[in-house]
Amino acid sequence: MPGFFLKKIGYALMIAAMVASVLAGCASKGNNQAVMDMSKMSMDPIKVELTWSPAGASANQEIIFKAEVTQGGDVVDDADEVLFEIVNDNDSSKKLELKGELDEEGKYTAAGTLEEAGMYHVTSHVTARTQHSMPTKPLTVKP
Ligand SMILES: [Cu+2]
Repeated sequence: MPGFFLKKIGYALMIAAMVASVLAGCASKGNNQAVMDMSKMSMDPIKVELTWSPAGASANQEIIFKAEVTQGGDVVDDADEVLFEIVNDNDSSKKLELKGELDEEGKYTAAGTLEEAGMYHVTSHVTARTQHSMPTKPLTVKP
């Protein structure tokens, strides 16, 4: 039936639009993978635990940013992309973009150094299991 066929197309377009809007909401410039792997489709939302060390960072000190990604309590070690974005609160041109790499513990980490003291916001953009999560936390860098 043509009506059924059109419904299917409408549904596919709706999903495509949803994926596009999720990707557009992200500042990431990497190769966004919009291909959907149905075997990894799950209704459970991905959870991203964003941390860094040392917690009280100073200027010109190396900071290790970490994102622990889980879904339904299980570690997600096949994320398509993890990107840490650290932006100065007063001057958004002062920013770092770091690609997270998977470590032995199943966490995504990246090392970076901020040259100037001040208030920053750290966002971890995580694309995994057809979902996107981007928690943000404030970071104060001491002189
Ligand atoms: Cu994002």
